[in-house]
Amino acid sequence: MKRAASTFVTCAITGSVHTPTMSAALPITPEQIAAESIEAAQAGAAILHLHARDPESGYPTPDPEVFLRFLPDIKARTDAVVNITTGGSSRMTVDERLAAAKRFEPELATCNMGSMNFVFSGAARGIKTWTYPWEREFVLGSEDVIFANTFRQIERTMKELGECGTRFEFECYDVGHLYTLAHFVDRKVVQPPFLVQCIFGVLGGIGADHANLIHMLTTADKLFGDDYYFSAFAAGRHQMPFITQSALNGGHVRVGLEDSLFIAKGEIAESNAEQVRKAVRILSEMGRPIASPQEVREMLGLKGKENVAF
Ligand code: KMH
Ligand code: ZN
Repeated sequence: MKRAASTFVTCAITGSVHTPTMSAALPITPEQIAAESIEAAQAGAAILHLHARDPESGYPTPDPEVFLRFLPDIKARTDAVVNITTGGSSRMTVDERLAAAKRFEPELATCNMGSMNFVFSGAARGIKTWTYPWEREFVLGSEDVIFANTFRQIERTMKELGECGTRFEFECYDVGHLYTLAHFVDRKVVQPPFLVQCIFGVLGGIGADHANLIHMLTTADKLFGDDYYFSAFAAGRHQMPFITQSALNGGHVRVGLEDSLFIAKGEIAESNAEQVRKAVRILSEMGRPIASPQEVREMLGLKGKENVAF
C-alpha cells in the first residue's frame, strides 16, 4: 500500500440500508443531509460519501434533483471531497444508480466490485412498529434481493464516470472483489493510485473477523503494490474496532450512519459528526495526523472541486 504521513477520514452520511425508524439521527431530508455533511467535515471528515432519500418518506432515491438540493450547500460550506454513490440501493437499476454521478461529475464516486447478497434483515430485530409503510418489506426483503455488479456494469461505471474525471472508491466486500479490480487494472480501464475500500461485516460479504482485514490487506498488497491506498470500515458494532485496526496497519478509515447507527456498544450515535470525532480521537491517540481534503486530492489525484458539475 501507499504509505501517507496523514490519515483521511471518510464519512458516509445516510446510505440506503438504515431506515428512519431505526434511528432519529439518520439524516433524511436534503437539509438534514447538508447539515450533517457540513458538521462531519468540520469534525475532520475529508471525504463525504453521499446518497439521497425521498424527503417525505426517507426511501432511498436516485433522483439527481434531490441530490441537487444538498450538493451546492455542501460544496459552498466545506472543502470536503464529495463522493457520490453508484451503489444507490440494491433495488435500483444501473441507469438509476449512475444518474447522479453522471449528472454531477464528482471528484469521487463509488464502484462496487462484485455482485452479492447484501442482507440487512437483522436490522429489523426488535422493531414492532414502523414509521413508514415501506420500511418493513424493504428491510426483510433484503433476503431475496441481489446487489448486482456484473463485469459489464463495473466496466460501464468505470468508463462513463472516468470520462468526466471522476475517480473511484472501489468497494471490496470480499477477497474475490480485489481480483476483479485487478482484472480491470490489468486491462488499464482504471489508472492508479487506487482507493481500495475494504468492507467487513455486511451479511453476504466477508465477515468482521480481524484476521480477514489482514488477509484483504495482504492480498491487496500483492495485487496493487504501491499503486493503492488501503481504507476499511465495518458495519454496525464492528465499526470502531475495524477503523482502529485499519489505521494501526497504515490504512485510512470510513465512518458514518450509513453503515453503523451506534457510537458505542448499545449506544445510538447522535450524529455523523459524533462518529467522526471518535475516529479523530482514536487516530490522534495513535499519533496519526488527520488528512485535509487538499491532502486527499494530492494523494488520490483528484480533479478539484472547481471541476465538478454542481
Ligand atoms: N453501504 C456500504 C456498505 C455505495 O454506496 O456504492 C457500501 C456503499 C456502496 O456505500
Ligand atoms: Zn454508500
